[in-house]
Amino acid sequence: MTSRLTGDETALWTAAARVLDANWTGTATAASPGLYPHQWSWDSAFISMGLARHRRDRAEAELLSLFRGQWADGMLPHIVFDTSLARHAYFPGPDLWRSERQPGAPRGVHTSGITQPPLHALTALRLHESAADLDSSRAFLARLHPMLAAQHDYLATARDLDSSGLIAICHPWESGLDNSPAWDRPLGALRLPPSAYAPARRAHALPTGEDYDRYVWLAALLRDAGYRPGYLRDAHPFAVEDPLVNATYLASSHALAEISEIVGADPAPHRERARRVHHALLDRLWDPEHGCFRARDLRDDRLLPVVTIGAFGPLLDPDLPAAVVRNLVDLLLSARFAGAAGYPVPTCDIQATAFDRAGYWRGPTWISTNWLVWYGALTHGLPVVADLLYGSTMRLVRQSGFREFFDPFDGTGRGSHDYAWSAALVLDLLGARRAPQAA
Ligand code: 2M8
Repeated sequence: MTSRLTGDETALWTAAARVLDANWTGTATAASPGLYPHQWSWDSAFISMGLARHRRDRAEAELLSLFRGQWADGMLPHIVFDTSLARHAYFPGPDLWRSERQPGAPRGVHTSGITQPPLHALTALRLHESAADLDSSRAFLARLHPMLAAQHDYLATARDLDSSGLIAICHPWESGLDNSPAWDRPLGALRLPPSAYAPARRAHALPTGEDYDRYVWLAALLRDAGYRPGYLRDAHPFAVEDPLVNATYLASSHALAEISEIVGADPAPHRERARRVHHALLDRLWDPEHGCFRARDLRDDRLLPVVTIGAFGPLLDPDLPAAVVRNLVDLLLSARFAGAAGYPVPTCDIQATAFDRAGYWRGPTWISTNWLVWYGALTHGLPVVADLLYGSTMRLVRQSGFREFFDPFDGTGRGSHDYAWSAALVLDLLGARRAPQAA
């Protein structure tokens, strides 16, 4: 920390660092000590960025610890379970996924069998850009590079279900935006056998027990099919191309190309993947009539109707045409998103009937999605939009602390306390302000 932070920012910095210290388990960071006591994949990517501003050694350890869970085919699981905790510390635990019965899963560690937005190469490059010791940072990148390359190879081969270049999610949890209204239509089309799959769920927020039945049923289908790519492509009932997931894949592919150059590997395959995602985002997920991106359901080949925060994901694409960027900024600042929220950015179109100001990923503001839009705004040289996101995020944590999510109208904190990515991303934002070249 330096004197360039104001007194108030210094206090925020100290409080955020305290949350990360408290959630550190010795090898990784619990997403939230009470509610999510294990290591989550995209949480870890965000957390590592914050740790890089506070404890560089832990930032690297965090990523390496996550990749302990990587499967032989390159799949990076969305949860690496902390085996020192009771099996029922979180539902669904290792018993649902049964990774130990999968020949490709690592031994001695329990994981889930699905993945999450692939932000990790972007994180690794960000760590490098803010590193003080470049030799040591290059050595870290050289160690991580094969794991990142395997993760991206898995996505390109097992998840490009229609050979368009876009990757598909096969479970709402893979989006990170679990109960987003975007998934209501494909989830509603599922024909579940009549039985309850999930126990009653935590009281503080949606999803409800019925949503959980669908989530658990989809996970059981994947498990029973051995998580096979052929099953995902041909038979699994939930397969969606999401703009936010694909935008993180695109941004990470560019980052992986840069990392490849740094470590003396071939950047070309990653550049080529980023190029294909760029074109396919515009060809398949851009809705010219409404001037926004939407997710596409691969099971009926239609765009999904609800516009969510995912619409802004493609701002992470540095080559997005200027006219498309303008459309997205107009939508972002309109009364459907930031324009009508005191504490933007809501995660769902405020004017959609499915919008719910307290409903988890159905409307509340989250620090992670704010960070992604902030980063996208910087990517396109939009400092006023970036400042709006920065200011809104600081206002939220000043008023309500490092909560899991927030009411977009009055900033009330909701969900768990001491939520690790909320603290980590505030550290990253403050760190970037302090050293703008590392933004
Ligand atoms: C939430 O997801 C988990 C399932 O993966 C859950 O609802 O129990 C989401 O907010 C997700 O984005 C996040 O990674 C995870 C842990 O923070 O919690």
